[in-house]
Amino acid sequence: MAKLILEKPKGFCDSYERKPGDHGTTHYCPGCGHGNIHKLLAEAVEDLGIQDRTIIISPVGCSVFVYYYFATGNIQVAHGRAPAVATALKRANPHAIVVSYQGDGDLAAIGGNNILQAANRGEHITVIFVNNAIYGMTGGQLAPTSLLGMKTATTPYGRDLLNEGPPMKVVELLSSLDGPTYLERQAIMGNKYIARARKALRNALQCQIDGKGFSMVEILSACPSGWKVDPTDSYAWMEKNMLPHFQLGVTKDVRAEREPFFRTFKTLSAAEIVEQLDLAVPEPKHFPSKLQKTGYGDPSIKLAGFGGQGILSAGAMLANAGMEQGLQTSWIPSYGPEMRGGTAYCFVNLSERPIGSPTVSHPDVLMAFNRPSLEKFEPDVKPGGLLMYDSTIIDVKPKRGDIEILAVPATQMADDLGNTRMANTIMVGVYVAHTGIMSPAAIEQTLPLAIKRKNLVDANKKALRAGVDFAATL
Ligand SMILES: Cc1ncc(C[n+]2csc(CCOP(=O)(O)OP(=O)(O)O)c2C)c(N)n1
Ligand code: SF4
Ligand SMILES: [Mg+2]
Repeated sequence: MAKLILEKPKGFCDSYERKPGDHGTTHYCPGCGHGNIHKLLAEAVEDLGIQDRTIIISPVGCSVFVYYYFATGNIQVAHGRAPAVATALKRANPHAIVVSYQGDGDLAAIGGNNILQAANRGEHITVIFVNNAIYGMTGGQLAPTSLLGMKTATTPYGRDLLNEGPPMKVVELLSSLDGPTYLERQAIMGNKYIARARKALRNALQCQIDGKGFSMVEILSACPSGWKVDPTDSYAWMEKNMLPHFQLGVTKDVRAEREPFFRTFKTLSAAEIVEQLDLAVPEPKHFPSKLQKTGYGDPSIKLAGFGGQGILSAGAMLANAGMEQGLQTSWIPSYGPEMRGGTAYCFVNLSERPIGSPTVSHPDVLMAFNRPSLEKFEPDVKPGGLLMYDSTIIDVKPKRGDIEILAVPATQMADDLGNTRMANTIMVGVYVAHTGIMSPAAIEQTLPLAIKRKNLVDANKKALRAGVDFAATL
């Protein structure tokens, strides 16, 4: 008996909360085939009972927002790289049902080699290849599957056999490989065709569920906007232009011949990973620093202030000197805002061990050169850490009671030396001398690397010494 379905398939979210604005509709153009294909996938996910273990990979293309809609695992990847990511996901999670959802630009152009290699390896993934014969998202450029004579943004006189070659037949191409198990092409072009596409999609997913290997369904799909065709005419356009070139049907099906294979997976402990990857490193020698007493022998430092205060240079002074002393170092500047005179900051790590991440969200040491930086980043300093601030410029006092606080009148001291812009070097001098983290001589020696104007190097050496002298008074 016919079943009347009035509800959204469970594979979809009830409401598309991840989508900004209207949570009830998709972002696709009227007549776009992606919506229908999503529906077929959501229904299959529900009916096959795989919702809890399905991961859908959204590509770059109009379906980049697949994750707005599906109540499954989702991941968005770089252009064309879905088969590589799908491979990793499936191998690391053999129980997962991994679906790589890709357009023709994504799969057949920039990702051409990715799909070829994944299919050739016979990865146990399912690919939904949405062939609308055009780059929909970027405004209708030629895709590898665009048709001969087809006018696109990049072939205004039509695709020419001699210039662009014939449209690529992807399922036929992959069928020549030994790796794939199930390959079929269908179309979204009215109920009769949709029913066939529905079946093909389920076969492809079942192939993965059964552990039979690589499956892919190429689905011919309408892009009325890219084709500049009225949505109501798009099925007729497909029938006339696409079907003669892209024959529908199964191009390869060796499911019956393939033995089921389910990869086993061993979870390694942290110690086993270190051993297997040969990551073991000697215990760090601690710096002879005051910070060491608080347990921060390998400081992560955040320097923050206005653009123009030499924040990035101060960070570079520490990083250059750290390298000179044979330490592992990292320095990451924030380029954008300081150009506009906004807040500038940079992160520096100094360590005797390899540095895992160069970013610093909770610094051991904060050097705040203006009030907004102090107010914004003071709460982030690790308990027991160090906060240094320019007390000439900052007219409020830090509030934390669980960190060491140094008020340094750096700008006043720099003014006294005749150049207000040397407050950064003074602060660095105070820091290295106060903590003993590294020798001020190392900073002095490497100053020419951080100070771009050579005529200012000597003046900055004086500023460094002023900072060192100030530290001695603390
Ligand atoms: C590395 C990179 N190159 C190029 C682009 C620009 N770009 C975005 S989508 C797209 C093509 C999408 O076409 P298709 O895969 O056919 O998807 P459709 O929009 O047609 O569904 C391109 C070239 C990009 N985002 N990233
Ligand atoms: S541009 Fe084409 S593929 Fe993209 S949403 Fe619109 S109709 Fe769909
Ligand atoms: Mg496309």
